[in-house]
Formats: sequence, structure tokens, C-alpha cells
Amino acid sequence: MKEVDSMNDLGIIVSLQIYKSDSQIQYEMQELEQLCNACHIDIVNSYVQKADTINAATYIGKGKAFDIASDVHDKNVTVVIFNHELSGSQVRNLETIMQVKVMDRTDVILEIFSKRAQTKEANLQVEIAQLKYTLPRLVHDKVQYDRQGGGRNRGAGEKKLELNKRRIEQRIHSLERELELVKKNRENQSNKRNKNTIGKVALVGYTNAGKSSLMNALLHITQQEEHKLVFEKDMLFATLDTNTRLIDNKNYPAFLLTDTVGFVSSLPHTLVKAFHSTLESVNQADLLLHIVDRSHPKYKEQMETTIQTLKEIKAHNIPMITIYNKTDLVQEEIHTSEICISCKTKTNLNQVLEAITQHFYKEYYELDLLIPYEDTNFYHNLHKSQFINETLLDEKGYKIHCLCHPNFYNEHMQRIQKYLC
Ligand SMILES: Nc1nc2c(ncn2[C@@H]2O[C@H](COP(=O)(O)OP(=O)(O)OP(=O)(O)O)[C@@H](O)[C@H]2O)c(=O)[nH]1
Ligand SMILES: [Mg+2]
Repeated sequence: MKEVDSMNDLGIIVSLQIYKSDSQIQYEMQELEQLCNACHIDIVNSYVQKADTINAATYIGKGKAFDIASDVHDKNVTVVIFNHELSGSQVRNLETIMQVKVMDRTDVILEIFSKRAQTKEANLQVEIAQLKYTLPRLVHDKVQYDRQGGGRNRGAGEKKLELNKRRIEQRIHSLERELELVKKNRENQSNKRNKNTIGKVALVGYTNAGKSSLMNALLHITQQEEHKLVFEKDMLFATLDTNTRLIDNKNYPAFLLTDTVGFVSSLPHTLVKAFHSTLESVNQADLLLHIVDRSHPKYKEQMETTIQTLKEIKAHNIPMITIYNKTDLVQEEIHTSEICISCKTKTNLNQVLEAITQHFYKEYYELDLLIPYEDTNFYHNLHKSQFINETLLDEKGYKIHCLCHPNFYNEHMQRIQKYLC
């Protein structure tokens, strides 16, 4: 457990161990602690209770809940976090026993997203996810509402619940409409920008694997300005918004690279759904780069989570190149056919560019053209968006050897065929 920051909340993390190995639980608890840290909560203690069943009222055993309550009191803890989704009534019962705020893993993830969301789109998506997570829990509040209604006025609690439910549903509906507009606006802008003629590559992978670092490393070797760099940090969910950059190196065809939100095991379903529009940039990619933190002891499980999440967003049929990152931290020799890189030491980054080029070469048209000087506009258009190996200034026009994206080829087929030589 790391040092406590006086600005942060103090927390205790709790899990039940049912049919899970010690090492699995240890990994889950470490990840939960990291999630809490990303949410500005410092963890001062953790509890794992071995059990055969879940206690319907308090999730863990009631005795254990009281033990934790006294620890909460001794250590001035302000929040207790459970490594599992809790029902509304479990949260309420635990809060009554512990007298502090009780959260579950999903709450923490949603909280990180809401604290970190910067764009309007991300904010809308997070609020929708939070409300959708609240809604079924409100139903569990029915009991409490009825109690509040009291014996004389039965049904008042139920009415209040219905009212709350309806208000939340209306809010979700209006947020979804707003999100749709923001999304359309973004799509129009990006269509104007790239006209689909440049290869689109998206970075995917577990959170903290080094996706943003790879984006920055590629921007460095292609000598882009500093302000184009994206945010990278040793923290879960450092990236919440989509960032797209043109990677234009004179030795390779240019392509658009998109950095996006990372995945985590048991990513709340409402969040995956809400983030659909951000994750659509993954669906629209021609190629995925699956970045793996090869130094992580659970890298295989993390890879599996990424594959599962890609299936959930229906992006699993897009061609994918797997890249093992952070190999500078791996002591043993790695026997693999995958690309092994280190963003930190800038090792083998060219292999990434080679692999992307290889992938697109398969589809690109390799053309020798003679473009007459009267059509200089077309030459510039080609030069701007496609990869030209060399240009000779012939007496009749620009003599070029180029690689042309199929979309560009189809769009300008008549002209290209006229200029073939
Ligand atoms: N040692 C080492 N550290 C690396 C390497 N690549 C990235 N890191 C570090 O790993 C941490 C996470 O990197 P990011 O690029 O922010 O990871 P990400 O996949 O974008 O994470 P999310 O945005 O949270 O999904 C940062 O502290 C990086 O400096 C590497 O090759 N070696
Ligand atoms: Mg990132």
C-alpha cells in the first residue's frame, strides 16, 4: 500500500473469496487498489473473507462487517470499497453498520471516468452510465421508501420511487439525444478531415499497457510538434477521450493513429455501452494494434480481457497486430513471433511502422503515373494524402511512383487510369 496523501480519502478494500485462487484474489485486490488510487482514495487496509456463499443482506458475513466497522473507526477511514457489484440494499446495510460511504468496483470505475472526463462527449457518456447503474439499485430502495411512507400512508414510498425512476429515465433519454448530436457533429468533422483515403489504425489494450506512450513515441520519431503529444501516466484510465494523429514519416505511408480508452476486467457493461461512440473509432479502424504490457504478471489474462471487450463492441473481426510493450522490464528471454518493443527505451518502434505498412501494402495500389502539369492540383492532392516514393519532373509532367489507398484509387479511378504509364 502506497503512502497516504493528505488530500485523498482513506479507504479499506474488501473482497469475498469464493472459488477463486489466492493469487487471483491478490491480483484483483491489487487492481482494485490501483483503481482507488486513480480515484484519489488511499488504501490503508484490505480484507478478504473466504466463504461459500454471498450474504444477501451484507455481501460479506455480518460479523466481518462489524470487524471492518471498528477498523474504519480506528483508522479514520472515509470509504469502504467492495471488489464486487453490490445491490442497493447491501450498500445501505453496510453503510448503516460502518457509518461511512460504501462503494463497489463499478462505482469506483464510474467515479474515475466522471472525474477525468474532459470532452462534452465523454461527460455525457459517463453521466448516462452512472444513471443507468443507479436505476436498478433504486428499485431495491423500494423497501426503504415504503418504510419512509410509514404505516398510515402505504404506497407513498412506492410513488416516490416511481417518480425518481421516471425522472432518471427522462434524464437518460435527454442525455442520449444530446450525445447523438455531439457524435454526429464529430463524425461530420472527421469525415471532412480525412475523407477516408488514409489508413486508419487504432490502439487497443488493457489500461496502463502503454497505448498513449506508443502514440507519443511514434509522434517523436516522425518529428511532430510537442503539442501533438497525448497524456500518458502510470495510472489506470489515464486516457478517456479519443485522440487521433497523423503519423507521417517520409519512409512509410502516412496513416491516422487513434488512441483511446483502455479496457479493464469486468468493465461495467453500462460503461461499455455508454462509451460506444468513443469506441466507435475502434470499429471504424482498418487495423488494430493490440498493446500488451508484457512485463505484467497477468498479461495473458489482460490480453483475454481485451479480446473479450473487442467482441463486446463487435470489433473482433478487424485485422489486429499484437505488440508486446515494456520489454525493458522483462528479465527472461521472450520467445514469440509478436513484435516486442519498449516505448521507454524506444526499442523496435520501426518494426511497428514496418508491420503497419506491410498490412496496408497488401491493399494499396502501387502505381507509376505521369501527371500532366495542367493537372497540378491532382498531383498536390495525391502528394498530400498518399505515399509518393519519388517524383521526377519530366518534360510532360510529374513522373511518380506511388502507393495509393484503395479508397483514393476508387474515387479517382478514371484520372488515374488516364495517367498510368
Ligand atoms: N518501463 C516502461 N514503462 C512504460 C513503457 N511504455 C509505457 N510505460 C509507462 O507505463 C505507464 C502507462 O502508460 P500509458 O501510455 O499512459 O498507458 P495507456 O495504455 O495509454 O493507459 P490508459 O490510458 O490508462 O489506458 C506510463 O507510466 C508510461 O511511462 C515501456 O516500454 N517501458
Ligand atoms: Mg492512454
